[in-house]
Amino acid sequence: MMIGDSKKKAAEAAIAEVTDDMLVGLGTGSTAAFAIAGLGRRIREEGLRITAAGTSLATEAAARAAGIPVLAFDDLAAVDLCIDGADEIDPAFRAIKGGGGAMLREKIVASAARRMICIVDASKQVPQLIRPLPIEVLPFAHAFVAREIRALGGEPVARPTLSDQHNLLIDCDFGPIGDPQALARILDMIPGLLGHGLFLSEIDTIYVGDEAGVERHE
Ligand code: ABF
Repeated sequence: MMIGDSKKKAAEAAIAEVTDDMLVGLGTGSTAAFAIAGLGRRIREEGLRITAAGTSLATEAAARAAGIPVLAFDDLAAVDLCIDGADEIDPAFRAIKGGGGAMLREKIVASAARRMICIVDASKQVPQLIRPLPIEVLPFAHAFVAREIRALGGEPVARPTLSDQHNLLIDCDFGPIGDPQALARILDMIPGLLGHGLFLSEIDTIYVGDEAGVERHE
């Protein structure tokens, strides 16, 4: 079975939690894309009435193309539910996100959400967070932030692409992250570091898809 099938199972199970009149935060990435397609289908086939806000420009465009009414998040203080993917997630629902480069908007929308559902295939589950951590950096601060990351024991590698906000995206390899809370606290204090992919308290529910089916954890 393809990994895409597992992503789709997780996404389909999560969108069953969406009901009429909800304002839904839509995630970014290939798993979230299955949720967007599924919500578009429910609007067409069941007459589901929702509005949505996107966590990236790509997601806004995909949602509109799927027939989902999209509001600009700028004017919204809260959403009812956010459904988004992740790159890694540990047993305590702590995740690394941002492989798609959208983690700054993703964290804002997840924080504004009354409830956050994370949808993943089973390969994303890890005992300990380990993959390089994406950060978004103001171009003005890039050399300074890279020095701070190195001082923390990380190895920064810049991506060739910019974020939706035209900032730099840098993957920081810290090896296994023993204390994600401590790392997040320090990163949150570095001027010019605008966002990072550690999601430590946002996620309420996860759906994990695999060959056998889908599991919900809360
Ligand atoms: C977003 O998409 C990200 O935070 C994460 O980086 C990525 C997951 O990608 P995919 O769903 O394509 O595996 O949710």
